[in-house]
Amino acid sequence: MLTRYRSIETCNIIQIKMYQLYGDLGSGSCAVEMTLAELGVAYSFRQIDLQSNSQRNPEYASLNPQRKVPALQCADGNVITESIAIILWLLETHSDNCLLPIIGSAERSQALRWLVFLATEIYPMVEIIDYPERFSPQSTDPESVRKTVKEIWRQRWLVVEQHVSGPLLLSGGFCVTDIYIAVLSRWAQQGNWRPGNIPKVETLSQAVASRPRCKEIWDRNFRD
Ligand SMILES: N[C@@H](CCC(=O)N[C@@H](CS)C(=O)NCC(=O)O)C(=O)O
Repeated sequence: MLTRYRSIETCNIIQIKMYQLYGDLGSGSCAVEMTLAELGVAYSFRQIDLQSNSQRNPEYASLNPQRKVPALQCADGNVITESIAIILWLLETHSDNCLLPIIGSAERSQALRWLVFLATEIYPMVEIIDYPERFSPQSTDPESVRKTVKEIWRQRWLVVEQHVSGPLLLSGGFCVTDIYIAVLSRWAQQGNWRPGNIPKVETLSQAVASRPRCKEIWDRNFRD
């Protein structure tokens, strides 16, 4: 099964380009950082402190008008936003698909399926959970918005859980979707809920966290 993947050692790793990654600890930039690390690609990290709303500073907003992290600036000045676009672009630029099953395989379709599910059905919910007032401008009760969305968040994680082969998403081995699942699963203060409800996601996350190229980044970003 593993022969369907190209190992990282056989990939054509290019280290000459330098990227600037804009992000914050514990945010989606962590998934990009771990992808860069797995690919062996050099980058520098520029912190945009979300606690103090630095993402809204005009200087950063000129890079990402959506005023969110992550953003990746390439050596030629090109700026890429949207975590999935950044990750897929890095893979096709640097790895010759090392971190995804081969093109056309059923396993690749599943890797892409869950990557996009996470990006479109789960990631956007964290904005509502973190900033419920944005979504209830006339409401006096943003907390009820947060509560409702947290419940939907949990239901969607249960769907992911059902599709994790264990110990990783795919039975064929590690892929970039594992990184994405691990990072997003840390959000929304679900630490008490996760072990009893999404144990496969927990095991997967620990597998990602302990990968030699990811460990230092994970430990810097997350406490659990
Ligand atoms: N669709 C974007 C979502 C990015 C996003 O929501 N980032 C969060 C941090 S994980 C953020 O910057 N939040 C700050 C805000 O919404 O003001 C992506 O995938 O990159």
